[in-house]
Amino acid sequence: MDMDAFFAAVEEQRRPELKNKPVVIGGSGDPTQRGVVSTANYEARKFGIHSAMPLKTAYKHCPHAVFLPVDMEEYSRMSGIFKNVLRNFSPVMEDVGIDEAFLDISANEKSSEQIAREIKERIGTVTGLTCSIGIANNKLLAKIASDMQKPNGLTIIKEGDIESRIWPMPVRKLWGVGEKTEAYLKSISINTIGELAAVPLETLLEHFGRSYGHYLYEASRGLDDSELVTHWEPKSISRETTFQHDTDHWQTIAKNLAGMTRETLTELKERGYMCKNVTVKIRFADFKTQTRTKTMDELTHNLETLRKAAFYCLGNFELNKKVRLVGVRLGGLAKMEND
Ligand code: TTP
Ligand code: MG
Repeated sequence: MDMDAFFAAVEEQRRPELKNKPVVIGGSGDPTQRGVVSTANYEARKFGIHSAMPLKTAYKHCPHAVFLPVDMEEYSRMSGIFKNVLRNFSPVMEDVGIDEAFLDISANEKSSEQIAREIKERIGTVTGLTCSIGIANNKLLAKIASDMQKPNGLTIIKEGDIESRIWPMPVRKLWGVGEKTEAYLKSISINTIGELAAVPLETLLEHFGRSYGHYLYEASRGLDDSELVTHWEPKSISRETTFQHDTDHWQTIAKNLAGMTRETLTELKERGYMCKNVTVKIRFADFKTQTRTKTMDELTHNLETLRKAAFYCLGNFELNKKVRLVGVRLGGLAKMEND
């Protein structure tokens, strides 16, 4: 499952006046400033605008587009919401990125197509957003399928479809085939996945080495036995708050920081970890963002120690501008010993 024009769709959803207009999300939202396009809605894509393009170039392509800043907090919040929807359909989920996940629904009795329809409907109800779903018997093909009928697509790839639907695609559509591999394959007249599938294994091993050579051989046949990665060790535990109104009121900032420190600690303990360092992040009204870190002498999960560390960090900021956001992160996590 992959959300459609995700950042732009979230913005359109909360600002109905953007409907049917080209919308570009990137940087601070000012196309005269440096920065790149994070994403553009489908309307703006008609003008040739795409992710990673400099904002200035995007502006040249379509000066009348609406340019908006990246509001990562809101997109992460939405991401959490639709991922909860997915988990309700199956607990076996691989969280791939902010707008993308694999779901293993093989244990579910309903047909895959029926489940996909229900997921789309449920995500639509709780977020107001559309997504595209690909169904196949492995991750490689499901990912390709999810991209085949965007936006709001639902595509099923069966074993018998590989020759007719996958082989005509450019090699670049295969996960793991980047610019370099594509350029090399082109130089030996291989452009499509089908042409790649016709290359003898020995040739691939010779050119790409054992591991990648085997991968290309299998992938070009639609074969992939990789498992869903369902569990990540957390690298850090964090919370952040964006104030309703930018503030320079120390007590407000301090109170939020104390509250979030308590929350992160609760999560830390629930997950059975201790931490080695605390980082406080401040984003000022002008979006300039700074962090301060305090490393403790030893691993801890003591509230007083963490609170002191967080306030030590806070004291190291020069709070001479209004503050937009404050965040706290517990890092250097280690599993607690069972005694
Ligand atoms: P994508 O799923 O690649 O793109 P998308 O959801 O905007 O559009 P599509 O309908 O084609 O799936 O990426 C998800 C989000 O990640 C996207 O909305 C913005 C962000 N992103 C970046 O910030 N920079 C990038 O270069 C890309 C590709 C995405
Ligand atoms: Mg997407």
